[in-house]
Amino acid sequence: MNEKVPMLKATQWQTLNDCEMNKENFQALLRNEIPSIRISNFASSEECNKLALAIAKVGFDFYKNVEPPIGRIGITQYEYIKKDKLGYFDAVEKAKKTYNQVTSLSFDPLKRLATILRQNVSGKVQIAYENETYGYYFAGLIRHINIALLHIDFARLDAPDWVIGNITSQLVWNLYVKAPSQGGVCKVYNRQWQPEDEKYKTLSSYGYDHSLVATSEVKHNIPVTGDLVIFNSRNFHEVLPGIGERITISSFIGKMPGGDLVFWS
Ligand SMILES: O=C(O)CCC(=O)C(=O)O
Ligand SMILES: [Fe+2]
Repeated sequence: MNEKVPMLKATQWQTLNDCEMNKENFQALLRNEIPSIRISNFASSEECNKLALAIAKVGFDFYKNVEPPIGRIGITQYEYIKKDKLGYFDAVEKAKKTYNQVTSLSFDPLKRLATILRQNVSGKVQIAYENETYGYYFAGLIRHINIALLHIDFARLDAPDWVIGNITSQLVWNLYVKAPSQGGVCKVYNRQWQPEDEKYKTLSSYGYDHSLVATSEVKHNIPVTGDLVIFNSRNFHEVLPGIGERITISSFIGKMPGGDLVFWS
């Protein structure tokens, strides 16, 4: 009868506090030994105001078939898993243009983060590249999230036939351009996705059942305007409702088998 599901070795995080960016912490985050890294005041309030104004000018699109609704500017590889790859790479140029349009009125968060990462890792840090036919990925998704269901982001699952499907670990960074006045916490659980977790996936959405994380340690990442938070996106995570607008800019950071870091959205 009951097939045995292998037990996951649950290793406690070293701390539940916010960790700063340094070489040791970055490697610890890749290994899921700490819950997140926070770069406080990554952007000034003036820079964030300018970004928010530029974002309002461009306006959000909403994902099809995602409930509760999430607004976004830019494209995601996730939306193209079941469509052809060409669709994603065809849309990269336009998405980049819009990203540049927004960031040229303030500053480029992806560039600033890449510079910081280069000081903290030995390998290369660059935007992910598929091949000569498809070219570069897009990185720098702008989102308006009120609630995000319990989920993970892991290219080994979401992109098996793409270059990013080769990553050995995956992080995500979020710059809080506009934090809600209350709530909007991103809860990250000390529970990394395993193939057998797919049976906990909710049928009608991208969410997973909460029983998966019922006994897991949890880190509350509080959105603060101007702060940038990086966490391991293979860990189950969710965004709780808040009061007021919540606008972020983000991308994934994958570690390739050779150790180089790649960005994509
Ligand atoms: O907005 C956030 O705090 C996190 C959203 C999320 O699910 C992600 O960046 O992977
Ligand atoms: Fe996520």
